[in-house]
Amino acid sequence: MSQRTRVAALLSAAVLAMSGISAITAMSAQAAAGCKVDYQITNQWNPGFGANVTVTNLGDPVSSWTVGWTFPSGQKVTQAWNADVTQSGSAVTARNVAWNGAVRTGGTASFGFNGTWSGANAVPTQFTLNGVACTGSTTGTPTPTTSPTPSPTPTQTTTPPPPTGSTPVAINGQLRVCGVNLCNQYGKPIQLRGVSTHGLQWFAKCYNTASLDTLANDWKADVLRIAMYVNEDGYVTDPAGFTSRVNGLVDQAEQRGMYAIVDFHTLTPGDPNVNLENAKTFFRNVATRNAAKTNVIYEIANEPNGVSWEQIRTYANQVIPIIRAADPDAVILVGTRGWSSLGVSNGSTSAEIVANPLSFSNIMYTFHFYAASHLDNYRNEVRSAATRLPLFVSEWGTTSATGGGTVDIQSSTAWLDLLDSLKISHVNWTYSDANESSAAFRSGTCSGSSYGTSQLSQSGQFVRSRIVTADSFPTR
Ligand code: IDC
Repeated sequence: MSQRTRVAALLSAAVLAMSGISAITAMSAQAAAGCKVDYQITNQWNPGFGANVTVTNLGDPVSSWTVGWTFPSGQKVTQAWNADVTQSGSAVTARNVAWNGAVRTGGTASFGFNGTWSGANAVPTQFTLNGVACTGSTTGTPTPTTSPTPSPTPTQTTTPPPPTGSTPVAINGQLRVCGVNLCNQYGKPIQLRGVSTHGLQWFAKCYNTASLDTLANDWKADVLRIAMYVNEDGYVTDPAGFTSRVNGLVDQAEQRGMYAIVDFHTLTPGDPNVNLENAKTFFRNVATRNAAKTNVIYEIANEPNGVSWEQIRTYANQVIPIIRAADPDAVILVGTRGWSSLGVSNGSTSAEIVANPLSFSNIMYTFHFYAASHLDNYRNEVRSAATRLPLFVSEWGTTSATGGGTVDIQSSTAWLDLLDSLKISHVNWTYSDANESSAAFRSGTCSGSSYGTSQLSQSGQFVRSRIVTADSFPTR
């Protein structure tokens, strides 16, 4: 069953449970007469691994689930998705998240995690579902004993059919986070390369049929980030109008087979909690309207600054459930401390996130850089954080952090080489004709009708050259 179908099945079970008293009484968190487990190692590195667990409910329907197991000594969960996982000694407990608790008889609960290991190579034993031992068969692959380079293997029991189109969305379908990677509908790690709009309040005229056709067909971009400023004369001045502009661009991206990042572009003030209610309203509307699409990625806060990771968590813990309730399977991007620098620009590091990650599945943490301002110490932070956290570069510029100044080709090249080698997606600021060196087009371009290469700025030429090359989107 594909992730999408599985979610649909779980959701319909939940709807059934809500639709009648007899269904409600049939559902209980306690009843579970048995289960069987499929445990697959999907990814290996030194000294870690990724695993997917699928538990089939052989008992009565349940409305929530807790899966327990015992690890061989030396194994430890570091991060999980589609379940909240805790560990005490060798005893591990995985609980459903808000949207995947209901499992019918014969239905499955699936989740995944990353772990570390030291020597022990056995499949975990003594699985339980809601406290009842899984006496059905346990299948799976053992934890690695060697230290190979990451080499993901298929994890889905039913593979989606081969793609029928050739656009990024036609090939990759609904994306999901797997381990530290962004994976496509075939469970394969992929990298998206694309661009960001400038502020919609200032540069709306740059996003039209000609410019978006150029982006999809000539640049061969995979993703368009829709930067909807919250303040700075943005959303707060006209919530309905900006929501509708964002939706329009989601459709434009979809029609061209590109992913769309819905960016709630907080900048000033730096504390996203100031706009919590606006964020909830905006995302409730956008996620509800676009729930059936496979091309939408949500970015809940552009660049928190002057706030602690704990304050960002507080915000994320309130906004993510709103999106999940409307669009359960979409990938969500979370801004990090210090203008999405993983904390570095506010004197911290990614260690605070690793130590205290969000407990949601299917999320990635954002990292932003400006090549002339952010050099080796930032690259080193990304290199080390990338082994632990799913990262997405949802904004980067070739220039200084002001968006202007010298275009630093050398540092930009070092950055993109690093991101390409790590399969980290990247999105350039900006696909616009703003009168600043980070803009891809010469000033005045958007007043005309041609977005051809002769209109490109120095930055635009470089960025296009790094996006236009063939994608690697594995389907088998
Ligand atoms: C900049 C624009 C500039 C605009 C300014 C508004 O390039 O034209 O006047 O915002 O405050 C970011 C932000 C992004 C910034 C960009 C460049 O996400 O909004 O855009 N930048 O300064 N973070 C780091 C750099």
